Amino acid sequence: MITRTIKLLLTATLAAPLMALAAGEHSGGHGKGMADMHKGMQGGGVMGGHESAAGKPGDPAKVTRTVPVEMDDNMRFTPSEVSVKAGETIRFFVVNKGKIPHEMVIGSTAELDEHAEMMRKMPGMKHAEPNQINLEPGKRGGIVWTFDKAGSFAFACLVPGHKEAGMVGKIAVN
Ligand SMILES: [Cu+2]
Repeated sequence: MITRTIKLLLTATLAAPLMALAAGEHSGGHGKGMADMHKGMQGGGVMGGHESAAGKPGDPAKVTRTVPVEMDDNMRFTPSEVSVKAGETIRFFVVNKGKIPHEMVIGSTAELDEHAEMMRKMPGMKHAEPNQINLEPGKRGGIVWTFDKAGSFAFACLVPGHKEAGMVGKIAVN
């Protein structure tokens, strides 16, 4: 019973700041950003079965750390390198500072290459997976991801041409 109460409290505490931000930026009502945020936040558990070499969707109630990430039209992620400990559940709090859509997709280098190839073949394809967040200009959203294996992984923007232009980052899991 006590454990359950603590869990509920934690969930509320973690969710509140994100909700406040989401509410603050859409004066025109619930926009796409809110939907994106939900997509990212419900990464864990709900969908399941999204194993990746880089880990798995995280449980928002078990986030150990929040890492803010900015995306911009210079085709860069800031920061472009993130270091985590194996077992950590990270909430990437992503904001698109640009004037065009960008996305952040987490995976192994091989998975990202494969995914990028698919995006080239099917431009404009819309998808929502727990390892990614697609953001319109000015929007923000989250990815909750558990890195359960040590190794070198990556993140990239797979809008055609962006990764090639350098929109990639590294994740070192130790
Ligand atoms: Cu991009």
